[in-house]
Amino acid sequence: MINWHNASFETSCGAPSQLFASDLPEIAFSSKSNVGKSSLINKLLGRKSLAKTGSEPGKTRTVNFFNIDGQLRFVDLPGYGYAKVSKEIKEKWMKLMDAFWQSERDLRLVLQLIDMRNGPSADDLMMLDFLNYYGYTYVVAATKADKLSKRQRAENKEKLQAIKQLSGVRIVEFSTFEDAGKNEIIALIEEKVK
Ligand SMILES: Nc1nc2c(ncn2[C@@H]2O[C@H](COP(=O)(O)OP(=O)(O)OP(=O)(O)O)[C@@H](O)[C@H]2O)c(=O)[nH]1
Ligand SMILES: [Mg+2]
Repeated sequence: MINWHNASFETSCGAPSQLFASDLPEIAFSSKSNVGKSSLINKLLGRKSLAKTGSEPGKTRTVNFFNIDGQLRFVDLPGYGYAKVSKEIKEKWMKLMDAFWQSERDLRLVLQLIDMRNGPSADDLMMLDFLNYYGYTYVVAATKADKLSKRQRAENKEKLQAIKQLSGVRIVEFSTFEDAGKNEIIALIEEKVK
């Protein structure tokens, strides 16, 4: 049994050399900037601001590790596709992300977030191609579901599921204001970490 209340921030890595070997099962959170990775982590852990969130894209700028009950780690990644930073900073983030994905890790599941209102961006499609190509186990959390009507939710979920890259991939509707998606994701993680 995982005690989900026993979670703490462990460390931030801002450069590839700071990434340490993964000695616990990991769950990584990936998406474009501002789609809700840090908010999803807080929601899963029942915490207000363990992971720092922001109304502006580009809030998370380092790879942040959270230890959960000594049994697994959540990895909060910086968002991609954020235009408003300098070329140097973008390159620095790219190198950091490459180093993360290339390092040998006990990565059990990737939570790939997509804004449910807009569907996948070109960057999202590239990310999905990457996950598929390298055979990562991932599920999609379709976030900000609260901003859509029930009907739009059903329609947008169907559209997402119809995308070639997402054929057969599990899509979970998620909102920080609801518990349904949270419980589904917790169950998926428990299954993978077991
Ligand atoms: N309405 C609504 N807003 C959300 C939801 N999830 C996140 N947000 C808001 O979206 C904004 C971005 O959330 P973050 O969790 O910081 O997003 P992020 O993906 O970590 O962003 P970066 O760190 O920049 O990559 C914040 O203003 C959140 O409050 C949701 O489910 N519903
Ligand atoms: Mg963040």
